[in-house]
Amino acid sequence: MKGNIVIKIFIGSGSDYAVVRKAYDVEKFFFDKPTIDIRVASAHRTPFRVRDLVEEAIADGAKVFIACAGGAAHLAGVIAAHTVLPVIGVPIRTELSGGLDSLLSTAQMPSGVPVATVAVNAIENAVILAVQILACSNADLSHRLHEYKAMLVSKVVEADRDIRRERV
Ligand code: RP5
Repeated sequence: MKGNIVIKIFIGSGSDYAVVRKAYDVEKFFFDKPTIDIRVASAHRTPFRVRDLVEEAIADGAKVFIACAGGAAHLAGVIAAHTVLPVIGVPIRTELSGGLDSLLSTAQMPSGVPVATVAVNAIENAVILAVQILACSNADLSHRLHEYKAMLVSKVVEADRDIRRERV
């Protein structure tokens, strides 16, 4: 896939896909064409594949990376080591600690090599943050973000109305 793919997502294992596939739902809200591509590449099992796919993605026009991994979650950090594009990290929940291990190993980057880390399993927020980055230079996306926020407001107002209705 080339051309429209500006958000490149990497997952450390096929086992992460069940969580990360929700990225496509967010994609539909903001984009009319496929804009997100998900690839499997492990920082530990396939380090050279990670580097090669990052270079390929940049050459194909990617603007933001999202990296999702669990446990010793070094994928986002390794990607950040290979690019000056923004990298968003999604720590994947683990049995050991609910994902605290993933959260710390994604977020605790050395000075000079940041990874913008979202909450455990928060792929939706990662995509929204990527859209916010892209919207800095895209008025249409900025407009859609305002629509998205308005939808969040409607949902809260609706929920408030529903629970108050139930009381009477
Ligand atoms: C990480 O280890 C992956 O991102 C995944 O979250 C976790 C477990 O991977 P598998 O053992 O299921 O392949 O590298």
